[in-house]
Amino acid sequence: MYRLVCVSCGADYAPDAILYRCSRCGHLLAVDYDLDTIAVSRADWNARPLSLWRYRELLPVAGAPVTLQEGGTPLYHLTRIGEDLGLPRLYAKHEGMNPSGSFKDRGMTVGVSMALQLGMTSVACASTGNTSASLAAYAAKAGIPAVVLLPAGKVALGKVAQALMHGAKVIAIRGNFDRALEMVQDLCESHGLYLLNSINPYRLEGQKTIGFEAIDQLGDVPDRMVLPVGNAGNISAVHKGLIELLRLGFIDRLPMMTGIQAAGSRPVVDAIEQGLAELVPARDPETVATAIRIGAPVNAEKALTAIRSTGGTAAAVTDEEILAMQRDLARKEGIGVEPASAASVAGVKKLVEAGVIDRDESIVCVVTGHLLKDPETVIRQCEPPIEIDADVQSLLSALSL
Ligand code: AN7
Repeated sequence: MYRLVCVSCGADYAPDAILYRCSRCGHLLAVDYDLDTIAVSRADWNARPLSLWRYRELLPVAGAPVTLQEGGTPLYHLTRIGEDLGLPRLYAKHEGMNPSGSFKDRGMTVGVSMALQLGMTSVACASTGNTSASLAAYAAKAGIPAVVLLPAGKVALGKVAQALMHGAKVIAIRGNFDRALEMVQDLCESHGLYLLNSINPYRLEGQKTIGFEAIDQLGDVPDRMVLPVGNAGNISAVHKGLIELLRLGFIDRLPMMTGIQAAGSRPVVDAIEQGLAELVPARDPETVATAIRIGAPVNAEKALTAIRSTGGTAAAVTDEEILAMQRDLARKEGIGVEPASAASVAGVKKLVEAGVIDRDESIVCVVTGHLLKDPETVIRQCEPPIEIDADVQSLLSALSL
């Protein structure tokens, strides 16, 4: 049993309403469960395989979902980076290990399932890349058409490849993500496509399970959860889910929710640092981490609450810091992530060095997307392969042996 509730004025709507904002005040909506009717225990959950669908009582999907077997991603102990930083309890939840290579699959299995449940026959999104790749894959699985709007020239190669290969109608606009999002909202309203950006409250329901899994894997509530922030949906989703666990009595405290942005695209960090009630959009966001090149995060309202109410914080990291941590994760831990994902761990480094993070904290960083999403940024940082003649002598001299 659930309803859609406005996070600002509290107006509520039936779950079958096709709504992305409160029709009374225009603020964001959230799925609100009648937790008294949820008859499940942690033991019930623990008896099921680790997967997003372990938590189905706290998801809005009624029938068989459109699934590609998402969730159940690894939680890695970052031993070497942890040692460098003096953080013995530093972990990374590798969301790049989802079917399409990013956490967006958690949102899309629920979002596309809800599209069918609500009788919608086509889906759409704007995207910095991963959302489009994921939506394309889940729409393919569901057998319905998808339209995706991308900022032309600003989406990593692997993501465009996925969206195209899975058969979405891919439109590149000569403008940035924020403009693409405005355009797709107009399109969905005027032509009845189902909007699956993170303004869609059902999509965030899937994403909240990152926090559930992290707690189950760690066996405890981490002191801090650190997420890269673009449109600010994921940090909001994880926070919302954890509040539900708290209300159900499954956990007894919340982690400090901590958001990391790129220095060239940091409206949430500015709002936190300056104590602003409302966010001031960044006009021309720019960063090597194109996934989070977003100036007007649509979920800012929820994210600011998540950060402030848990005693968390926000920080910005430079492109150099992001890329250095991408290399460290790859070379010291064997974990391949795209630049936006490395931002979360780079942010931890910055915050521990600034004395904001205590060294005895247990910290789960969400690393959101796979290294192969953005091969061009990887290749640019690495020496090219050493090409040699096909003989052993050349091989030995190339290896200085
Ligand atoms: C790897 O695909 O916004 O703060 O359109 O791909 O929930 O937006 C991607 C976002 C972090 C930020 N890491 O998450 C899109 C898109 C990766 C991402 C984020 C994104 P939100």
